[in-house]
Amino acid sequence: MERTFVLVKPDGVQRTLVGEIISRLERRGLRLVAAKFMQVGRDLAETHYAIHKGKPFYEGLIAYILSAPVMAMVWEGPNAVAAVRQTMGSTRPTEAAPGSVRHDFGLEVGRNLTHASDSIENGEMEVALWFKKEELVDWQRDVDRWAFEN
Ligand code: IDP
Ligand code: MG
Repeated sequence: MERTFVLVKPDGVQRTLVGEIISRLERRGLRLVAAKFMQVGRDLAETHYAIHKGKPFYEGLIAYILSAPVMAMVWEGPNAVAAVRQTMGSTRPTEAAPGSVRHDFGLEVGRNLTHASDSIENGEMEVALWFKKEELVDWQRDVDRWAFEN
């Protein structure tokens, strides 16, 4: 089953949108695999955003991620990576589709509320970076056969 890593960033937590965002992913049909409310440390933030090191917004991005607790999660389901990216919306809230989290709750790219893995491969890497194997819960829901074709 395809898995993806999702973060409710500090602005989402401070704005009390954790429940709203979880609710949207649940209603989409995705299945929760793991969740951890935590204060991120600098090493984890720098590893997670290593691809952006050197970009003009990098230092601000690290400060943003360290600025308050986050809700780190793993979600799974068919097409989980694409489905979650779509539910979150484009990186810039003013370009995000109406109905997406970033459109509905955001204004600026530097306060865009969430992170979601952008490929299956990065999803696997990010899940392994943020969670231990034993924190990932393997389970079934009665509703799975109504949300998943196979
Ligand atoms: P993504 O989160 O939609 O995958 P990325 O391009 O991977 O977007 O950028 C990672 C994060 O860095 C964004 O979600 C946003 O928080 C921040 N970011 C990206 N571009 C800018 C920018 O131009 N100014 C400020 N922050 C930015
Ligand atoms: Mg990205």
